[in-house]
Amino acid sequence: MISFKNRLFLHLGINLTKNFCTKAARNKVKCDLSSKKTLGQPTQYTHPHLIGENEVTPLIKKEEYQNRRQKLVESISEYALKCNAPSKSHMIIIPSANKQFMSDKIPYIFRQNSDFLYLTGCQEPNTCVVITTSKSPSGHRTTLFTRDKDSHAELWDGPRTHPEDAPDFFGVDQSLPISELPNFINSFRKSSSVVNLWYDLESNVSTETSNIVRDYLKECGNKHFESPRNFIHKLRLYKSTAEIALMQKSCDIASKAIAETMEYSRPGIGENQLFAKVDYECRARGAEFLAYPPVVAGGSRATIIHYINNNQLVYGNEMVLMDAGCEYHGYASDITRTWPVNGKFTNCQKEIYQIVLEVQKELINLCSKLPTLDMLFECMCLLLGRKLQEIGLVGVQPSDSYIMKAAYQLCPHHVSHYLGMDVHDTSSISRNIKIEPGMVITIEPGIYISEKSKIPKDYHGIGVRIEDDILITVNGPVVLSRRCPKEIDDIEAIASRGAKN
Ligand SMILES: [Mn+2]
Repeated sequence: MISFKNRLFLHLGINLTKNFCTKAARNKVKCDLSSKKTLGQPTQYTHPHLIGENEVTPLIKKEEYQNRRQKLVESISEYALKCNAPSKSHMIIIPSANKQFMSDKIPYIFRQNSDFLYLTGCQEPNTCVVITTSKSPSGHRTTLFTRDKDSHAELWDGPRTHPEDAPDFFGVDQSLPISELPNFINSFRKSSSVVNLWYDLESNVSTETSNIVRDYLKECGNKHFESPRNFIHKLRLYKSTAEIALMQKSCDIASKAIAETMEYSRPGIGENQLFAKVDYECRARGAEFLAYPPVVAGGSRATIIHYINNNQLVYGNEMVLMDAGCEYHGYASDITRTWPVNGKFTNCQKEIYQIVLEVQKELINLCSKLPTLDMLFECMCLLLGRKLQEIGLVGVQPSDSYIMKAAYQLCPHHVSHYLGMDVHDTSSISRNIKIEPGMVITIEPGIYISEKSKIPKDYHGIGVRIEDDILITVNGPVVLSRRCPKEIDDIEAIASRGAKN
């Protein structure tokens, strides 16, 4: 059997043992599996190259999912006790994402609701998980609601995981068809005097489930209800060993893809071609898709922070700003690089690039002091401002607040966000808490000088951002996207290769 450590290395592209991918090993994997049925998502039986023993999703085992649910129940119970909640009876309802359609029967690519995926590993749409506890947090029960059997739909769209197969595969206590959800919720209420209901009515993950919850609230007049979102985000904030391996791989893929795109670029190239290149290089390395619509901005379009039209040509001595990342088995990378399309920075470009690079490195080093993300932002403003002052682009006034304000005008976005299953991960977590080991954050300072700026004309249209993904550890920050070149010499060497062809 393939050990967890070896599978971890396999995902990182390191094969430690010679024989663990042999035919014999693969056959053994198959024989050990109790269920050989085809389910609604990859299993060890159908996808032995992706899923290992006891894993529900790549690298993440049944026990890890069970642990996450246990921790969620514990934190919610603890909070309820502190708030003198009327009973120890809790019902936590987390819906999956639903299938979305472009038009008629044409679906968008499905992407699971991250909170639901984090707690179950279930990758199917139109499903739901309900965690109930009536006495102690350890006595909780997880019920996974899966889609009703439908032989016609399964003939068209492929198999679904049926309730009889779900408990064993996902490690949940029971599974019922989704049509049973309203009955289940109501009967739990009847079995227990007061139920604390945990559901996020604000988010629009599933209208169907929200309607069921609204009907339930109307019928029983239950006032004891709150969103579980922040409790789940507090867990998702700290990455496990398996999650870190997945994030490292996601960053490796995007790093290499962006480096390949640098090499591919040359004057006259279309932003759409660079977009296609980075997308291809990510998918070819095993990413499911890009984690967000990438910014591929040539020339002065780099000063438009969320430029995603990506439909212009990049000329002569212009730079390309590319903000792109991928999703690898549910984990996102988020990297930005800026390079001269002809392989040679102009003096002004180099001057600005150098400042952003120095500030970015200083901010990464600062992570070892475990600041808050907001503190990092203030540091960025001060550091950028001082350096811009040195080259005469910011006035000579000495006050810190003046310098920071001037810098903020040239970099009007935050310098960091949490990263994980979502690109802007755990959005309910404040940026005003100290970072801790196990968290992954981005560091992304930039300078954008628009054509309307009062700064000398030579600098107009220059937009530079450098963004890396950083794992916080007890031994200091680890740059997960370290394989993506950012030093001036390296970038010039790589980008000029494409320009010569
Ligand atoms: Mn970012």
